[in-house]
Amino acid sequence: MKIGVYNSLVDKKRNGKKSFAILLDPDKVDDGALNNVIRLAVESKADYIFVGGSLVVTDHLDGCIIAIKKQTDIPLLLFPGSPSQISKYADALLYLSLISGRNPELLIGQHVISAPFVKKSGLEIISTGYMVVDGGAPTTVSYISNATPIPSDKADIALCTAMAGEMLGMKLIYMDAGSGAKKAIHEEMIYSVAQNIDVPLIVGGGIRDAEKAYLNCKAGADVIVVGNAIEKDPSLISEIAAAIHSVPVKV
Ligand code: 1GP
Repeated sequence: MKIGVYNSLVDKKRNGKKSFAILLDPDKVDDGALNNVIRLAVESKADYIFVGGSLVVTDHLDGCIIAIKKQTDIPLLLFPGSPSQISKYADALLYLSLISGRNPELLIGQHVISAPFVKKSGLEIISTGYMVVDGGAPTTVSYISNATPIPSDKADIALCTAMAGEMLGMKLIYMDAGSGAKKAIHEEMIYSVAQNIDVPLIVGGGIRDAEKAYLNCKAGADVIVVGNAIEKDPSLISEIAAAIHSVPVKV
């Protein structure tokens, strides 16, 4: 099994370096927009590209990934909303289990059905404890997952969920307020989780500016994911990347 992308995440965490992941939804980017985002991602030294979404309704996934890979070798991770969103052209797969919910299909059911197909893909598989946190209004992920998000002011639930995920063997924890969330996850919750786990912590959902990205990193996020805000204004890429990369390295 390949381990290159995961090793890079662990190395960066060990060295206190924060990372920026740009989320691209294959349904929402045309070729022109994609080329522009990738150019800006390369210029601003974005660390990762995530591709996927809770509801991908077109069949652009392979084409979108091939187009990205032609332009950059920034590691590309699949962030799938369903087992159908698998592409062998990616570098790795965030193999998500929705540990904040109690929907057995998203905890293990869909994984069982798709396991042979996922294994055959040859992708680096990164088991990821996926935690949806209330972002102030229903998001696509909260609706589609048919699972109650963690209340935004219940840091103790979030930290116990993340600890359980890590002890069950998840190699990453991803806290997500959902794409386009009204409210991003509060730093207090990020801090509580980060203090209690050793695996890298990804945070996303509703992050719209460089300041929020910086504060989330200071609170303990290792990777910040931004999708919606960049779709609306790709010029944010360079500011957000600069803010994340300016977080002082802890010694
Ligand atoms: C959503 O964490 C991602 O799953 C990113 O959210 O699109 O709101 O940036 P945004």
